[in-house]
Amino acid sequence: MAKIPPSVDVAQLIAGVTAGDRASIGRAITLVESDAATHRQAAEQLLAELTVLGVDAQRIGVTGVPGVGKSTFIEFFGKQLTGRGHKVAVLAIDPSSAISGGSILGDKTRMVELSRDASAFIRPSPSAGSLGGVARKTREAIVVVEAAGYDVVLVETVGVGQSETMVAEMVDFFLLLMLAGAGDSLQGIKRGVLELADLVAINKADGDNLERASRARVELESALRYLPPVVEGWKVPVLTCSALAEQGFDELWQCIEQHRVHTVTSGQRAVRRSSQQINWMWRTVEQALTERFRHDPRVATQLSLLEQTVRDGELPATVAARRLLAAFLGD
Ligand SMILES: Nc1nc2c(ncn2[C@@H]2O[C@H](COP(=O)(O)OP(=O)(O)O)[C@@H](O)[C@H]2O)c(=O)[nH]1
Ligand SMILES: [Mg+2]
Repeated sequence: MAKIPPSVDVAQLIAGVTAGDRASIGRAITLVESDAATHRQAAEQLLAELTVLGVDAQRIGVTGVPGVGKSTFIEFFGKQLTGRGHKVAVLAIDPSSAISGGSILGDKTRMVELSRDASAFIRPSPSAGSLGGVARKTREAIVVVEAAGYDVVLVETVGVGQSETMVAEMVDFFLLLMLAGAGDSLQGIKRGVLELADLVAINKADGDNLERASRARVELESALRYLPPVVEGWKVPVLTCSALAEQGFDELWQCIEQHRVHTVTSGQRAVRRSSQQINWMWRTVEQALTERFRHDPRVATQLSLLEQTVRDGELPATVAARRLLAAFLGD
């Protein structure tokens, strides 16, 4: 990761980002992701100025269980899009770092072609210590890449925990990749995730798998009929695709474009984005308050003892919470 000096020349960084300079984009993302108090002012100024400079990008979340083929899909899809003149940014979250705090190499090496593409920018975010493997500052990174002119932003998330909900809160389009499982095509995917999807694609529809994938598609299509629509007037399509066989991507992109036109003309996209902004505001407030709370000396002195008594079952969690709040608020 690029090192950020305590005093940052924000104007120079903005000039670099908007000129599309990769090193500047990398540094800008590192800065807005930084938690260091010395960076806060520069980071906020940078974000504020970059926000108004960004292109109106299509933000697409890609999810699915580990191994479903997300990274391979993004590599292939990304290449298709740059081939059509798009500039593609990928904000990838490597599951290995969520679980072990380990390296980010896995995904980077797999997107080897896309990372060599002059029209693509790949940023694997360290997800350790964040909720369900989504980097906490992905929204901030989106602002930076849009200011750099990337008009398609792909956010890859691991198919576990609450990460999907968080990613769905920051994109215009949520794509769920699934596999045609033995018998049960809904295996491994929680219903809640299915309810967030704007499109479901049965991946690895190739070779021996092709027929099973087509069957799974039909099954799923009828299952989805009973779910309430996420977007009014949008029936969630189920497609099949394969990066290996290079199939299904035209249809998929057409769907994404149709969704864009539908949500822009119906006003739903603007509504979705503004409620996402409010959501971002509250998440930021919550994070800052929690941080303050944890580090407050009146709280800190009691915290470990209270945690222990709750852990041992000697004190109800709610009572402990009340005591900590009382200490913090001076009640
Ligand atoms: N048959 C087939 N295998 C694929 C396809 N896409 C990915 N794979 C394989 O599935 C495995 C997991 O892929 P990866 O992209 O790392 O999945 P991720 O964990 O969801 O990011 C790898 O071994 C890929 O080679 C595909 O379209 N067809
Ligand atoms: Mg991956």
